[in-house]
Amino acid sequence: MRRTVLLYLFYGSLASLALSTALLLTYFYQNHEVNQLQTNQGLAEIWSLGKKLQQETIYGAERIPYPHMRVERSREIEAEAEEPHLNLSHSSNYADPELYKGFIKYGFNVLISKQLGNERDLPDTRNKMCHYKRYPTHLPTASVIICFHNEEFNALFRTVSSVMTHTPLQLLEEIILIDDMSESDDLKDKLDYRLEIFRGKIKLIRNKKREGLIRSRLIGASFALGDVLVFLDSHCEVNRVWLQPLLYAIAKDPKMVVCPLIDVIDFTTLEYRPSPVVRGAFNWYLQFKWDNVFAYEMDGPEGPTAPIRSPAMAGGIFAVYRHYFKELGQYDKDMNLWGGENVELSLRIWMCGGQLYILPCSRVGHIDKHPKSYSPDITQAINRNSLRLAHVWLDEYKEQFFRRKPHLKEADYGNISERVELRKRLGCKSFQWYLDTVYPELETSIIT
Ligand code: UD2
Ligand code: MN
Repeated sequence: MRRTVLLYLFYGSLASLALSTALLLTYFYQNHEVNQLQTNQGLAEIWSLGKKLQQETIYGAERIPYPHMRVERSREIEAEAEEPHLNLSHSSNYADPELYKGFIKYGFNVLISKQLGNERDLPDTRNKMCHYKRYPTHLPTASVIICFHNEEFNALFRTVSSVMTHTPLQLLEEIILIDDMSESDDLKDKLDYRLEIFRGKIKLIRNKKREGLIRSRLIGASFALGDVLVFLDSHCEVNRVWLQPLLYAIAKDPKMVVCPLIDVIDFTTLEYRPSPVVRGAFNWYLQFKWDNVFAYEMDGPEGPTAPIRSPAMAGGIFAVYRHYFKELGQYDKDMNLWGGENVELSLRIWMCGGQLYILPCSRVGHIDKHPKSYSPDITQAINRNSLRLAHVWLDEYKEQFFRRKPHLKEADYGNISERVELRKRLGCKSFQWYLDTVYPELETSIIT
């Protein structure tokens, strides 16, 4: 048995390696095709309760490309495997050209995604102690906000269906989908049609030009009616009892922002795997990373199910009280495209009187897409967004960022006066306070 597993792992790794190399080569040839985007201006469509409404949009006009590589995530700690994994790798035909095209376009195995279809059973990755936790039936309601740009149809649909399946309907005010100017045909009429089965719970907003994920989420939030905003990426699958822990934590403290533990959906096999208990952090390049959790955090009576204090959030999956999000200044709407908004929001939460925790009893799977290289537009956006956050939030420590990225010292980052004003208005603490109180480990990597 052990030998079979080892052989499986060995051949599995070989196949993944070969696939990754082939993809990388293909990527360099096809990158420009994937990058083709349209930028129309005009109306955004709002689809609600089965009918389409039309509404004017006023959001930006620049061309927004797709991010071509994700910020590095290190998951250095071994996952404590509690449940058998879903093994799907055998069903892939690696010679299929559709598979390659799919990887280039979507960053994961579209053949398996098609096979999985609308929904599947997931392994319950929670620690057994979570099964004994009880939550009040009356909790705040949630608006789930999902923005997408050219997402693979089945992955998007599974995201929505998993929410419908694993959420008590009285807690779900609505699911708000924001189509960030996707070009794929199946994300138009076919999506409208297929979503009819969830009639009454879905709002679909279509941007008439590419806004990027930050402004798209702001658009989504502006339509939300639920007490709590819950953001999800468009290639997630929520697991059992995922929402109640998040809502309960916010009900107890409205200034608490909470994230589920993000399980990994493997981009090659779409296997759903449990993640270890980790916390979110970042480095002086202002890149997000996962970090170890201190053993003492799990020493209490709740053990590995205890909420984990997190210096930063990954960005895609979190819940926040709607009024608190507004009071806190939502997002910096002048941040472009992709990247940096998660670290900015994390600092703002901690420095301005809120708290950020990861709740290990809430599990949401996310496809960590195949890493690609950054396009120049994305690099530019990440630099600009990071500069905005450094200038508003890092105080004298912004020098640490510039020591790592000296070429950005003179780079343009637009007007930040509104965000500086926000920081003053909220009476936020200093970055030194954040280092002393929330994330002292960052200071140890200081360059003098
Ligand atoms: C992570 C976050 C992501 C975001 C990003 C930094 C998780 C699981 N994901 O990267 O939410 O915080 O870091 O910015 O923590 N999208 C648009 N318009 C665009 C680009 C993207 O709607 O112009 C959508 C995209 O379809 C997806 C979501 O935004 O649903 C996040 O994008 P991603 O999945 O490429 O980001 P990811 O997971 O690499
Ligand atoms: Mn994602």
